[in-house]
Amino acid sequence: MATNRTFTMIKPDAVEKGYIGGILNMINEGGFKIVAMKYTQLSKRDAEAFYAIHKERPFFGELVEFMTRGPIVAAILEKENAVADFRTLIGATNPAEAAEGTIRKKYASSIGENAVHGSDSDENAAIEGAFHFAGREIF
Ligand code: DAT
Ligand code: MG
Repeated sequence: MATNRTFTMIKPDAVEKGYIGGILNMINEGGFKIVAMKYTQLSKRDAEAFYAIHKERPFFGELVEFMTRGPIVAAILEKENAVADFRTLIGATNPAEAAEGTIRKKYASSIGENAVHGSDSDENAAIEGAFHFAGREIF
């Protein structure tokens, strides 16, 4: 499997609770290299665009409200098989269903406030990374 990239966000719930360090540690221990990273906050427009695929879902309003309520850490991660391996590391969307040893098992509190984002395909990883980072910010 070739080395590739995925995109992640440490979401407002995890930032509020002081979990940035713990989550970054799990990312490092998982063998991911951080090639871009910033501390930022999504505007309503950013969050609506980022999650546009979910705009017809009943939880969309809550999701946008949640994702904009405070700062996030956005990052691009590099590893062999990055997208799939990072989905494994973060665990199921609903932390109640997340496996032991996953980031969401350890740090997420609910399906809506689930601590981290991970891209679901190479194509989306590229789109989401470009949404947050200019080429000169990626190392
Ligand atoms: P994931 O973040 O695991 O890729 P997703 O893409 O299906 O999950 O959904 C994006 C986010 O939307 C998810 O991280 C949290 C929120 N969400 C998903 N399903 C939800 C639900 N049933 N109720 C509330 N929020 C939900
Ligand atoms: Mg998703």
